[in-house]
Amino acid sequence: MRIDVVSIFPDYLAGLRLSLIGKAIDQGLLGLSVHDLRDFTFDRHNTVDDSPYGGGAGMVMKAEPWALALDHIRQAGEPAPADTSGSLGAGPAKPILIVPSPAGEVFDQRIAEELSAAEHLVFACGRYEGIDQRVLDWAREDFEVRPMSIGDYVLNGGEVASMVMIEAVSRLIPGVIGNPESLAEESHEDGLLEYPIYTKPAVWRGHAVPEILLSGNHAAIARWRRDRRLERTAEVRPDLLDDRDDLNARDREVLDRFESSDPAVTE
Ligand code: 6GU
Repeated sequence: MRIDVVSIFPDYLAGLRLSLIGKAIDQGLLGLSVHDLRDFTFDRHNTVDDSPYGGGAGMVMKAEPWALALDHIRQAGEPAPADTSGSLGAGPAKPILIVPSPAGEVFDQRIAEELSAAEHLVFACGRYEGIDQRVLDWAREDFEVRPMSIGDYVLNGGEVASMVMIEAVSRLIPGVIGNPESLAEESHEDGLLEYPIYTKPAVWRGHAVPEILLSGNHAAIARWRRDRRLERTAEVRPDLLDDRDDLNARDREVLDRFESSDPAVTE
């Protein structure tokens, strides 16, 4: 996968080169290029913003530097014209242009999975009040444009949100995570939260590890873990259990028992 990021704070993205994602970049599983939006300005002050038409607080990111940056990214990734002239069909998919914005579609694990199959992602990190809307409209010709929020709160710019999305997506690329089983087992992968986990010592400051985990009975441990996942999900994220038709009778029993013992429900 190729990922391009455009930002006025390219140093923000340096953290992505650490740890597992950095290793994936070093191994060539992931190509990451970070571009400074100001490199696509030509006035003495490298201006990227201006006041909003119609009035109002704050500043708006000017369209032209974005258009030049996106043209640059698109051209850098294109095969030579001779390679495409004889091609049949629709040709390669458009790169996906993700525009971090609190006004976007809410990013979740399902979207992370969808995006992890893409060939090319581009993140346009806005600052100030956002980017001139015409950039998004114009970019639809060459990109699949996806305004995307990471949750219902406000950040100062798209950099941190882009890092969140890039980490969530790139760890799903085959080979990026050493042990693919850890992907299958974790929270959200099947819409339930993770079970509680423990390591040595078996008793720590007077707190013992649940007995069953020391039993060696793998079927009983698996059932215990599923029960804890169901309870935890019912307690902190009941919304994740709405409209689920894939829970078995035992799952329902665990949830019913949990609900009838929950003081928040019985009072
Ligand atoms: Cl993606 N960007 C900004 N600026 N604020 C946000 C956000 C994104 N998601 C939630 N708040």
